[in-house]
Amino acid sequence: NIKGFVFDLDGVIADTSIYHSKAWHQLADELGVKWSDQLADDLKGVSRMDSLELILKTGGKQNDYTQEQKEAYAAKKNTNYLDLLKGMDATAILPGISDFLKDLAKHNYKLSLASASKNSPFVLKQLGLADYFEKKVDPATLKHGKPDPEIFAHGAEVLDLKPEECIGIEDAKVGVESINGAHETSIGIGDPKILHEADINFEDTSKLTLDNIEKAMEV
Ligand code: B16
Ligand code: MG
Repeated sequence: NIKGFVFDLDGVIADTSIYHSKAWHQLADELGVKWSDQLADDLKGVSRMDSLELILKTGGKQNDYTQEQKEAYAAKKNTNYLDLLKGMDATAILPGISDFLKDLAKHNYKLSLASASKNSPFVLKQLGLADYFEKKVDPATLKHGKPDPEIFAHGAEVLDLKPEECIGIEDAKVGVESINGAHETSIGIGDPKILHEADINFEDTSKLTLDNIEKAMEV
């Protein structure tokens, strides 16, 4: 019996994953690390410092910088990212998400946010969706990032629900793994080849409706 939904932010609620990618791509160019679609996918849902480490590792440069230099690069990426977000408003909400959230609220489902992003309060405010997500996991409190189940487990806890009573929604492979590890029902948004571990898959957010979820859960 599903009572709550635990949402990822970037790539599920809003189109911000393209801006994360753009900002990392810029930094990878500066560091002389070859950018690829694979790398872009692998970075989805991964925390800021872990993302930088993954980029450096991809270029075989993981030992070339001090912790201080790494923090400066991560801060630079974030400044670029926030620049790209300037002027972002409700038009950045992905198709169908506004109606889906309204429908969930109408049916008294509890909602929480399980985003790895430290910018999520700012992003939700810009989108005008902060009121839906009073309950959220603070990524600064986490010991482990996605794919560890911790973030989605907390997403159920902040709602006072059991994991089995929650559906988690993700666009990242590591995010789907986190939901599954937390023993919630997983919905993957995006390429089913990449998100094949999800219990339910929708190619994009416009398919994300209570009707479609109910249909998918009956089979
Ligand atoms: P920040 P999500 C994740 O958010 C993004 O997918 C990922 O690209 C980003 O590096 C991470 O948040 C950290 O974000 O640098 O803003 O703290 O998909 O978990 O909502
Ligand atoms: Mg995401």
